[in-house]
Amino acid sequence: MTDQTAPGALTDGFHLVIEALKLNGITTMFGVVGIPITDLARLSQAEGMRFISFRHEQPSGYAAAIAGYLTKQPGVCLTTSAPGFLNGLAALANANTNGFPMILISGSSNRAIVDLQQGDYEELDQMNAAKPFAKAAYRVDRPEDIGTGVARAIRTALSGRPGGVYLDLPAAVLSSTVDAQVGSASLVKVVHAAAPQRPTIEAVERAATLLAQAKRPLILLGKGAAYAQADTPIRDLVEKTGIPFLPMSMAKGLLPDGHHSSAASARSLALSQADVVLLIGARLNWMLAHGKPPQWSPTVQFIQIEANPSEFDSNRPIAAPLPGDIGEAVIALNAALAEKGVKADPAWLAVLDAKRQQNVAKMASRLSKVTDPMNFFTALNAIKGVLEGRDYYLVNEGANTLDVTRNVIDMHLPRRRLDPGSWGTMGVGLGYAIGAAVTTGKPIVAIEGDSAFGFSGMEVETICRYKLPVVVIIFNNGGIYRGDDVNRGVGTDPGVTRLDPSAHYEMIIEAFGGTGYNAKNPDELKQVLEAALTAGTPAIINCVIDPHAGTESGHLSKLNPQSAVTTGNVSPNVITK
Ligand code: TZD
Ligand code: MG
Repeated sequence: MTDQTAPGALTDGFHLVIEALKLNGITTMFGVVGIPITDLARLSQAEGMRFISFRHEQPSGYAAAIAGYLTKQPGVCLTTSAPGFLNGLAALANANTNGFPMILISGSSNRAIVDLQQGDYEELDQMNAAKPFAKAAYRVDRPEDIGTGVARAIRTALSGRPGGVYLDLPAAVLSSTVDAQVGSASLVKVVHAAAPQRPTIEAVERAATLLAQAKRPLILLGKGAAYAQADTPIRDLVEKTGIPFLPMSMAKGLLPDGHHSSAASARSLALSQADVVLLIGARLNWMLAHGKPPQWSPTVQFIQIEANPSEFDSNRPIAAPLPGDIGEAVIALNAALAEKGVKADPAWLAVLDAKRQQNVAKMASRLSKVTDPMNFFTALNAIKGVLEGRDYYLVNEGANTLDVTRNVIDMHLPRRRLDPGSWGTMGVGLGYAIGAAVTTGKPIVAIEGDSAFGFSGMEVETICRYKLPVVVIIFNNGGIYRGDDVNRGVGTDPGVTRLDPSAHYEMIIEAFGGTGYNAKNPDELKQVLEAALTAGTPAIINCVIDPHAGTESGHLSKLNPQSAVTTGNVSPNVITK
């Protein structure tokens, strides 16, 4: 590295980017190299950072995003110009939608040629292409602005509602030289990037008064609550008031799933009967039926703790908005509730408990039935037994594979369940597994639908190359949702949701030195999962599931418009097969 203290010494854009990132505590990047950022990746490694080199930019972006979610530091993805950038952009948009702090840094081509569309190598106006998908998009046009560009990206990614930020670095900026002392003086260390914002006393009082009057109060925890790492105040809120809580999928484990105040097993009843609902880091989007009847009571009133004030009233009116930091808001609310002596009414708890007991019994009976071939419940019951009590992160995607795993595998610790989130994005799994393994050093178990796995299956090589403790369990039901679709036309093409049920996914990892296992029944599954976790090395378990198990679109069937042709609900002159 340049001796920056020597008079007249020069530095360049490459060095300034790395120094700016390191100055702000960023120690890892995920990405794929190429013109003009190959040397940026090399230099990051030379300067003590980790560069996790992927096979495709999209999963590398997912890895960065989940690193951001887990650490509250922006996860950084580095891509090459145009096609590499566009591959990364899908992950940036996904991070932004989910509220994960992420920075996509991409090299770009010659501005003068790009702007006149004269056909440069990998020509694209990347900053403007990124804008609609990002919280903000910046471009650095002079090397002496690199420090400011990186600082703006970090602060924007982390402050308020976290999100995805794009930072464009043209090749010319990376390679231009500046006086080392000038360069060094231009770097910015971001002070208190996510400075907590406190709600006002009036806002807290309004919320506490509403909760104090509630007959059937409910707390809804979203992944924003998990991200906030306000675990103790949130636990205090639930335990001191006795108000039942419902976790959204990535908030599972914020309080243990078996907690006596969890209403998860009486979800529909809790939503439809609650009269005052406290939303913590959860939005009233499609996942919560937009807060509207018939799933919700027409007269329910909402309190919402949310970092982004423009979220309020987006679906239902918010009677008591609490804008600001979740930790700060919950602490203030706890004090106000304690003063009012707020306690949940035992009659309401009894109603929920009766339903919960019914549903728990139903689930136990489903799990106790061993099917051959295995259905989702039989396989997950075997997995559940092996995972119980282990210290691991769960990555989970698919349709039925997602829905059933979420309901069967209990989480006991915060931020341990990583899944497709607000967009239901397939293909996040392997990127999330790699990002979580690199960030936490803990074992990762990825329970993947066979379709979901395929979106980024080549990252198995990345997992093996970096020797990450990732065990991928592939629920091979031979299809998207199911493996028994038919071709409704002529010819021998397979039905559109079909995949190969005889595929031996475990053989993929063997090509890269990992261990492959096949499991056709619960005993085999238990045995091989135990062996894979004990080894602590990369493994794939091809878990053979009944192709007839599963429903179209999983539990989202009602969102799936179906043609009269596939449902058979047609007039006689329409040909069906
Ligand atoms: N592409 C992307 C990026 N995201 C999506 N959600 C989809 C396509 C559509 N889709 C789903 O919503 S789930 C799914 C797709 C293709 C895969 C379901 O099949 P699977 O799981 O094998 O992963 P199950 O267990 O067979 O249901
Ligand atoms: Mg499948």
